[in-house]
Amino acid sequence: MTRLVFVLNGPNLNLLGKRQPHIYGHETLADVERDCRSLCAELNLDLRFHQSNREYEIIDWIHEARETAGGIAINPAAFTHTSVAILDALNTFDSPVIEVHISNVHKREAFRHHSFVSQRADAVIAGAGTQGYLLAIRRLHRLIEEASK
Ligand code: DHK
Repeated sequence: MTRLVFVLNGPNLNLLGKRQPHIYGHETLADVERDCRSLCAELNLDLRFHQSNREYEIIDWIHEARETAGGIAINPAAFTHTSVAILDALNTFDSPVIEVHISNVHKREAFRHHSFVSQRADAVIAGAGTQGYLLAIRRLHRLIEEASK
């Protein structure tokens, strides 16, 4: 199985570090990408790391992952709670999907408690801060190793 993983980020996550730091912390998305890159290097995984405020771009990256990737970690941000289109795209992807939320969405407003993406995700990590991305990569690594045995 391919050792390429995609880490995909939805709307407003470009403002990580500046946006509501009491909820999302002080690390920027560039900090998160740097940490993901260094963990992937350690685990001998290749990484594509993307963020968009546009739903269709996230869908296009999932389609690209169908052809190339062994797993996807995705923080769909607000699209988590609204996007049947992202769920449908993930349902076309056959390898593992890990859903990541920086905050514990279940401690927050009721509208954040429902996730379309959870209908497809193999695991969900919420409330671990930006460390959630690293936990997701470690899980994808484990699943990729198991699948290649
Ligand atoms: C990020 C967002 O932007 C919100 O819309 C989600 C998620 C939660 C997060 O915790 O990473 O509700």
